Amino acid sequence: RHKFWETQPVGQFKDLHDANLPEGPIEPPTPISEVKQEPYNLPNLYEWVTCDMSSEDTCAEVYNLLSNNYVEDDENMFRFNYSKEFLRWALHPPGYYKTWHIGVRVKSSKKLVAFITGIPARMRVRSEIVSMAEVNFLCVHKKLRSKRLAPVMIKEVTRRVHLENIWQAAYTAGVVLPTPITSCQYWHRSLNPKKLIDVGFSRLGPRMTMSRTLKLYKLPDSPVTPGFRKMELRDVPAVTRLLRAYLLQFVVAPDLDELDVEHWILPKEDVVDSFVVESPESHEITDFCSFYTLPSSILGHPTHSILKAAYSYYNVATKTPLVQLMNDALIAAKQKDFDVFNALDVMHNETFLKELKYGPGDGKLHYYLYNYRIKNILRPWELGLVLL
Ligand code: NHW
Ligand code: EN5
Repeated sequence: RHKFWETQPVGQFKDLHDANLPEGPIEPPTPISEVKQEPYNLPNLYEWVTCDMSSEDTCAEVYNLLSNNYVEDDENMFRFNYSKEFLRWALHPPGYYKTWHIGVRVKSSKKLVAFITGIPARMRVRSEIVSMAEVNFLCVHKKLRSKRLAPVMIKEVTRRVHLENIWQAAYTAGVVLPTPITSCQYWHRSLNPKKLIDVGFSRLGPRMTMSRTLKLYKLPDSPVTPGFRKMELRDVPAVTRLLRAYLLQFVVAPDLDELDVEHWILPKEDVVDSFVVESPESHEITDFCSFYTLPSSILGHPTHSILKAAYSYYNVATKTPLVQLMNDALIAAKQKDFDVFNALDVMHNETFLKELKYGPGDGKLHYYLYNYRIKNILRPWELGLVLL
């Protein structure tokens, strides 16, 4: 069934019922000197390249590969369209390795035809802090599919991660592989219902007219929580404290320091938005919310070509009710002209999704760890991790 994944140190379906298997690394690390020193073999027409994402040209090539060949929904109506700025941000966190940004080119023409990336991250699994790679942006050109290129790319990124003495990884996928640590549901909150219906992203509900639908999803013009404002550099220490304390309650969550928060949470135009609530009395930061910008191309529509989507990221409420905070996030996203606000049922998101009129999507997102066994599959709300 899974000729490649059966050979890898990941939880296997046949072991799911086995309560005796211990939690933790599946294989021990080997001395770095024993890690294969040369890249894996590619079919003869192709060559490995390290992609320098700070080069405008390389970044544009990666952008073009992904915008034409990356993830689509099950009916091929929409395709993720990560921006160049987003890709640069996603791949340049503190301590990143350029050698983990891996491309495959056609030798003769130098055309970029495949891509995979890793970035370093500290992850907490129960009480253990584990150094990991987060693997993302695996993409093979549509014309080169089903030739078993993906397993070679995964082995090559694994090799380059091993060379940095890192032996575990975290990744997500819309497909079921051996074996998810948890499986999450996408939820969607319409901000621009007319356009969403026009492009086939959503439908008019039964016994609903367009005018009733517009009224249903209407939002105030500006956030309602006193002290709600855009996050600034000076908020990094307070946001880090709030986030670290919040993430402790989840079974799997990233271990973020101030440098990570400055990179991952501080607002970056058209990439990530974040807001804090500063108490008007004490000037304390009591809450924050964030979302990232990931548009999708609308495939084959006569008038609309881009769906502007916000994705819920990390949110922490200690004083403001979470429902009110996340309603302000919707209002802020609407002000910025997003068409839809998406969220997974991770962390405490279940507590606001229905109340704020999100509906379940047709997509699932499965979370995986490489070379780390978890004893029982987690429930989505036990997970404190959002990957881009
Ligand atoms: S998930 C998004 C993945 N990308 C896309 O869906 C884009 C559109 N699709 C494609 O480009 C986020 C191709 O269909 C891809 C597969 C490239 C997906 N993850 O080459 P073959 C991520 O980027 C297995 C893992 O013939 P293809 C996360 C499949 O099960 N494995 O297929 C990435 C089969 O193996 P099996 C996947 O369609 C995490 C084999 O690939 C997969 O031409 C990567 C078939 O290969 C997926 N999304 O290309 C793992 N999709 O055993 C990182 C298919 O079943 C692991 N497959 O026979 C950690 C590494 C680091 C460790 C460090 C210690
Ligand atoms: C790695 N970082 O399927 C990610 N999206 O529901 C890789 N559906 O947008 C893995 N099919 O339900 C990504 N509208 C896996 C996800 C791949 C993309 C995907 C789904 C998530 C999606 C939309 C459009 C469906 C179009 C036809 C959807 C319904 C919205 C409706 C709004 C009103 C209230 C009810 C729901």
